[in-house]
Order: sequence, then C-alpha cells, then structure tokens
Amino acid sequence: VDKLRAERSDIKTPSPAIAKPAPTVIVTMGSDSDIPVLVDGIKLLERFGIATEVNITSAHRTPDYMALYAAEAASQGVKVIIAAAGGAAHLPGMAASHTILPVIGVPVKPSKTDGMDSLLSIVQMPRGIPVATVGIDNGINAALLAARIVGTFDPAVAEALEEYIGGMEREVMAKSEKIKK
Ligand code: RP5
Repeated sequence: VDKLRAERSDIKTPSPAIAKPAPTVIVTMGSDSDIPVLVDGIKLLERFGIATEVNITSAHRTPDYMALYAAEAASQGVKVIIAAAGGAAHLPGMAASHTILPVIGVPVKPSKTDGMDSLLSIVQMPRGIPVATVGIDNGINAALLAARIVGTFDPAVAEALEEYIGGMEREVMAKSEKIKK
C-alpha cells in the first residue's frame, strides 16, 4: 500500500468532498448503476445518526483507488464497509483483502441474470478473508448489520436499532389485529 500510495499520490482517500464528519460507515459500490439497491439503506444509516460516506470504487475500473481507499479507511476512523457489486462481484472481497474492517457485501442483481452470480461471487470467499453477505439487492439488511456493529460501541445507535425493531413489531401486530376474525 505504501508503494501504491507513493506511485498514486494523485488519488485522494477518502473523498474530501464528503468526508465531514469523518465517516463511521462507508457505502461503496462498483458502479452508479448499483445505487438504487443502496438508497434505502443509506437513508436508514442517516436516520440512525451514523456518519456515512457513499462512493464508487470499482475493483476492475479503478483498482488502485479501490485498494487505497479500503487500505486507508481504518486509519480514517471508518468502522464498517458496505460494498455492493453485481455480476463477477469481486469488489467486497477485494476491499476486504485490503483492510481488517468488517466488510458487508451486497450482491446486486444484474439485468441479465437472477443475481446468483453476484451472490456466489461474494459469499464464496475463500478461507481467510471473510465478507459478511446479505441477500441479493438487500441494501437495507446491509445497513442494519452495519448499524448493529456500530451499536456495539455507540449507545445512541443501539437505542435507534431497538426503536426500529419495536416499530416493526408494532406494525406487524397492527396488521395482525386488522385481519383477525
Ligand atoms: C459491477 O458491474 C457493478 O457493481 C455493477 O453491478 C455491474 C454493472 O456495472 P455497469 O456496467 O452498470 O457500470 O462492477
């Protein structure tokens, strides 16, 4: 990484435009075409008060940027990386190979397949470099898992999660009451 950093001093990480306050969670994706899958989860992270940075770091189109970004995230105060990709979805695994931060992979359904290619590319990481993998297109669960990790050291986030879970429970109970005969 030091060698890469010396060679690629043109690459700034993390993006200074959106690094205020220092992000706790990074939501990165292979392409802007992945954004729709992540939007609701990003809103959830914001609702929980978690400082979040969103960017594109393609493992094959911007390999140096991706490597530096992942390698330098921990020293910037980042605690969790959410990485979304579709097809030959190597971004989460590559990001995880450059950091010891927990990486949550979001398999994105490509337009021409059912998304199993993305899922298997992410979940089948070889021994040694884990990627926590959520369901296909499940950006919300990725955000909730990230929030659970942050909640282990941030009581306000833990409380927000409890409220969220309570809200879901109340919603289901209300629906149950409604259809009860
Ligand atoms: C992956 O290739 C991206 O994560 C995206 O899901 C997929 C297609 O990318 P685009 O061709 O739409 O840019 O890298």
